Amino acid sequence: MCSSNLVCMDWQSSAEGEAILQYFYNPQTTGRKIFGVLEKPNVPSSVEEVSYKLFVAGKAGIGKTSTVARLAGTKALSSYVETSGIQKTNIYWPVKIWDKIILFKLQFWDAGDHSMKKYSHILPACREKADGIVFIFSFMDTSSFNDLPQLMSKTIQQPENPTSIVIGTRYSLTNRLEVQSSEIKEFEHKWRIPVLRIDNKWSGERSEVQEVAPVLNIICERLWMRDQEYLIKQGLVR
Ligand SMILES: Nc1nc2c(ncn2[C@@H]2O[C@H](COP(=O)(O)OP(=O)(O)OP(=O)(O)O)[C@@H](O)[C@H]2O)c(=O)[nH]1
Ligand SMILES: [Mg+2]
Repeated sequence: MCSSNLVCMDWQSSAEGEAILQYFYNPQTTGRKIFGVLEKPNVPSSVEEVSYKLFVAGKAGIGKTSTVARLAGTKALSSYVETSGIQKTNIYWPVKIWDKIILFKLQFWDAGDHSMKKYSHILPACREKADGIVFIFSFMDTSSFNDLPQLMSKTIQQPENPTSIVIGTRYSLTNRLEVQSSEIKEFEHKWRIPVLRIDNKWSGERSEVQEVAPVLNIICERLWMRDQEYLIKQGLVR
């Protein structure tokens, strides 16, 4: 079931995964629960928790806020509202790595692009100690895809060496996309970064969890791998 991946990709739809996911729903609404700063899912205490900071980068109106809302299981506004300043969202996600269930706390830092250009303190605050950077482009906007390498080199800072995650919004199996799959393959090969696909149109069904599970699992896997590489470099694990 777990194929060659480090993170078990189908685990959330297994009986054990479904049972753990119950802690993530709001019984009143049957949708996913939003966790405030002092809250967390009531999972068994034996489940280890790890925490990461992720900075969401991409041009104005490309779908950064909608993507975070979709991953959190909340309903984003369908009309465009520019994000003012920095919006932080905690997403808890349970993952199975080998034989262990790990609770990932993903802290997304999403800043409106116009605010970022206007106030110089926003970019350094978002980048500081970020474990990962989520680059957003749109499948319906070629320039947003072509600009990715420039955005990546401008945003990624050493020595923190955050892991890079790329997500394309407005993905659809039925509509004609502006960014072709051959271009995606070439990008993935050149940069060795998987390109994740998302459609932020709200399904509103309980199945939304299974729809976003592959994206969240890959984000967690990349963060976990970055930690492992760091530990190996420090000689802490072999
Ligand atoms: N159809 C469709 N619309 C989307 C998708 N993602 C985002 N949108 C729409 O695109 C518009 C802009 O999305 P936002 O998420 O607010 O954009 P943003 O990147 O946060 O923009 P700033 O905060 O200004 O930097 C909204 O009207 C969304 O509903 C998608 O996957 N499919
Ligand atoms: Mg926004």
